[in-house]
Amino acid sequence: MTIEAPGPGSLLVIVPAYNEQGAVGDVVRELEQQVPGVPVLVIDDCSVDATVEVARAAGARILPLPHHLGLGGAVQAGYKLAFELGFEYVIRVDGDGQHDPRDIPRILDKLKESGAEMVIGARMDADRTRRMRTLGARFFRVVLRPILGKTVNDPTSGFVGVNRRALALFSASFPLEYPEIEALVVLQRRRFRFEEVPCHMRPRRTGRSSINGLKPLSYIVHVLLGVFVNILRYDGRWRRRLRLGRNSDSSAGGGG
Ligand SMILES: Nc1nc2c(ncn2[C@@H]2O[C@H](COP(=O)(O)OP(=O)(O)O)[C@@H](O)[C@H]2O)c(=O)[nH]1
Ligand SMILES: [Mg+2]
Repeated sequence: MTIEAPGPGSLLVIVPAYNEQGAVGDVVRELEQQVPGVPVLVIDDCSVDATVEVARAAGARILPLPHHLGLGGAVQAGYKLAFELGFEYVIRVDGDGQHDPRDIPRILDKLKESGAEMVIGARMDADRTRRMRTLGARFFRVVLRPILGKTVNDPTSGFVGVNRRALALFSASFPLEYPEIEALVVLQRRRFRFEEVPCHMRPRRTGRSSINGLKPLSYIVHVLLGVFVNILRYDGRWRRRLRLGRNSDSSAGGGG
């Protein structure tokens, strides 16, 4: 796989994909049409269908994972590679055709003009078709409000742009399974900022969402646990730092 050395303001589009042979080809071709010249990296998570062949034939570069890592691991692998190659911005686009690449320039502009570490392409209310999903998003909006200190309209969106500061952070630490909401908490704990840009989401082209059946419930429990573990981890670290600070103050005082 070769990707040209990126220049200033460079953007990489990453597409995590797991068994998306029915949609990923059109996704890659549409990206090439709408944001010509922007390299597209499909991260294949050991698909058992023809995802890799279809994506490659459409013109994407492929990062084939040697083991199935799940969505968070695949996105982190993409972030890490982008960071090491020197890209300044990365926008994640799903491999199922739900994200409209015509929204990419607005997400990129917002990253540049706001300086926020993350910009979320947020689903408009009119696009919400699945009830469980809408309820889940509403639930997390309420839970996240006091944690993030501001409302996030679409915390489960995978249409996400990040800058290099976020790439540095996420290359080192990124949630494994359902990463979107936890990633927001990780950002917030570092006092990084996020913004949202309203985007229209389309229905998935083929196949089925990985969050189906009873999975929305396990998603909620799983993500809630992840959110609180992240809070405890960072708050614990701060408390330790404060304690250490106080101890060294008192030992300095004791010596004087
Ligand atoms: N790498 C990787 N990608 C996945 C996995 N599950 C889903 N995806 C990809 O993540 C994106 C979003 O998945 P999707 O099932 O559409 O989730 P939804 O849009 O939140 O319902 C798509 O591009 C999928 O191909 C996985 O286990 N590994
Ligand atoms: Mg989807």
